[in-house]
Amino acid sequence: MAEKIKIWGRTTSINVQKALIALSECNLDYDQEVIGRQHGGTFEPEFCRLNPNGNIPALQDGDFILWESNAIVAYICEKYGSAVLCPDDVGQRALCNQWMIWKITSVYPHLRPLYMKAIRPDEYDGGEALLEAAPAKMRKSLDILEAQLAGKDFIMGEDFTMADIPVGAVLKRWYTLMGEDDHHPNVLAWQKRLNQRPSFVAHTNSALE
Ligand SMILES: N[C@@H](CCC(=O)N[C@@H](CS)C(=O)NCC(=O)O)C(=O)O
Repeated sequence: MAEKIKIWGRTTSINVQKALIALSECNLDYDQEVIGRQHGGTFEPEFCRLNPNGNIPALQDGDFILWESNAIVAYICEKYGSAVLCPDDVGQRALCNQWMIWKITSVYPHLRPLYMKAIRPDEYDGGEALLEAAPAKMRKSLDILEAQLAGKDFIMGEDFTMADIPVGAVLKRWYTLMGEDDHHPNVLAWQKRLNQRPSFVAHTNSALE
């Protein structure tokens, strides 16, 4: 029997959550080694041989090792998901990747200062200017997503795809932190749709830490 996929990382990490959502969307059984923060383990030599960055998540699928959460999401969805979750069409797949990268470049950097200041104030090292600018920058990114979601159930159209995983997980955190508002009704409706999916219910509801 083939070995189960293994994921390293605590479920409270947003980047681990993304990998776990992808595994759930593909109905895959997996083992999870809970490491990171209070659990330790990320700088153990055994783990650093898998991920020299010493951060989570990391994935092992047989002899294959992968780190960087969005690469892990894409790998799981492409290898084990449907042609809808990871579109067969090269252009559609590239658009999924565009939104997944956009989460890293244009959403998370603005959410992070707000998150750190609210949840881990002792660790916040970004300065006041970054913090003050963050809500407006987040709202600008939300405007872009609002326009994309007009007339659509999910980012790519009527179907849930891998593009919804990173963006959905990060915005779940935004709404948990900031509360719901009515500035971006399409985004909020989409977020509520995601929050009903078993994969999001299972992996995005842990307390913020
Ligand atoms: N770009 C990396 C970032 C990974 C990262 O920063 N992970 C955080 C958790 S979200 C981490 O390892 N933190 C240290 C810890 O939990 O001990 C990815 O997307 O996988």
